[in-house]
Formats: sequence, structure tokens, C-alpha cells
Amino acid sequence: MDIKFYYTPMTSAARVHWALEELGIPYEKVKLDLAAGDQRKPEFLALNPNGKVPLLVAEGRPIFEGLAILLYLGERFGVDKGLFPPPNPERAEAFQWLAWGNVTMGEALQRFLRNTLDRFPEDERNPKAAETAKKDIAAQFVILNDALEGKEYLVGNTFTFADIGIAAAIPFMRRFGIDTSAFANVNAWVDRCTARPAFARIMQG
Ligand SMILES: N[C@@H](CCC(=O)N[C@@H](CS)C(=O)NCC(=O)O)C(=O)O
Repeated sequence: MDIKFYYTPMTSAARVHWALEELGIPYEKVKLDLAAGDQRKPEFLALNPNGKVPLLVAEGRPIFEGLAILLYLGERFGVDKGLFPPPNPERAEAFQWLAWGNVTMGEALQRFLRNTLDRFPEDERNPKAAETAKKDIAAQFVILNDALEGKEYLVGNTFTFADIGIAAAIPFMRRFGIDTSAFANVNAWVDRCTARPAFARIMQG
């Protein structure tokens, strides 16, 4: 089966990249230079009208949104490899954490970045809104930290795409100034997940 993965290193495409490497299935990588505007070229917009990475083309179909791609890859290839739960309540738990990472934590993170990154005009950045977003992120880390108490991984105590979906973002969050030092369970779990050879491979670009 032909799988084409459109990505840019060090972006939200990392979780899909990590998932593909864990699966060990053949795929072709297409690297986009966001700074050069590759994502706005007509041939890319024809596949993803949002003009964003990640994008996967699999089984003849383009799929955009990292969450949708992870769910597709998990159901299609991950169950056999023990990386995604079969359709039982554990799968619902995996959906829950992936949705939480994208929607609840993701919203607070987007708000933080929108109000801090210097790629946005200064008069459109609000330091108070950034502070509130930081507090909201910390409140979400409490939830994640509590969920990891006494556990090695989020779902079924085995490494799954639920871990990838959330852990992939944390090194980037730290780089942008989010302090996770108060969350020992989270830090130990991120270390455990990112020690995997597949993560080292995606960090090569
Ligand atoms: N909700 C989307 C967000 C994707 C996204 O924001 N991608 C960024 C990189 S982190 C991007 O491609 N930005 C290029 C642009 O907006 O021009 C997803 O999860 O797939």
C-alpha cells in the first residue's frame, strides 16, 4: 500500500511521524518548508485545503488533521502491533486521551503560543492572556500527572498511540517556555516514551 506523509520537522506533524516509525510500515516522506510557503502551493492545497502539516495520503485518500491520522493509523495498523487497543473500553480511553490532548490541552497551548510567539504581531499578543493560558496548561498537567500515578503508560499500562499523541508535544512545549518540573509522573513518562528508538529516528528530521 502506498502511504505518503507530508510533514515539517519540529511541528505538530511529529506525533504522526512517531506513529509511522513505531508501526514500521513502509511510507514515503515529503518534507515541506513552511517558511518558504510550500504549504500554500496549489498542489498541496489540493490535498489539504487547510494548508497545514501533517497530511497523510493513504489508500488513495488524503487525510488531514493529526488526530484523524493517528486514529486511522491506529485502527488500521496499530491493533495488530499492540500499539492501539482493539474495539473495547480501552479504545475509548485511548480516544479520550487523544481528544484531550488535541482539544483541551491543545486549546490552552494554542492560546499560549498565539499570545507569546514573535511570529505574531506584537499588538496582537496579550501578556495577560498568555499568563492565563499558562495557568490553564498547568491545570491540565495536574490531570495528566494524576492519571499517570502508579502507571507506566496512559492506557492499559502498555505503550500506545495515546502516549504518542500527548508525549510528542511536551518537548516542544518546554522549548516554548512551559515548565513541567512540578509534574514528576509526567516527566518520568515523557522520558520513558521519548527513550524509544522510533522517537530518536524522528528527531533526525
Ligand atoms: N489542527 C491541525 C493543526 C496543524 C498545524 O497547525 N500545523 C502547523 C504546523 S505545527 C502548520 O502547518 N502551519 C503552517 C501554516 O499555518 O501556514 C492538526 O492537528 O493537524
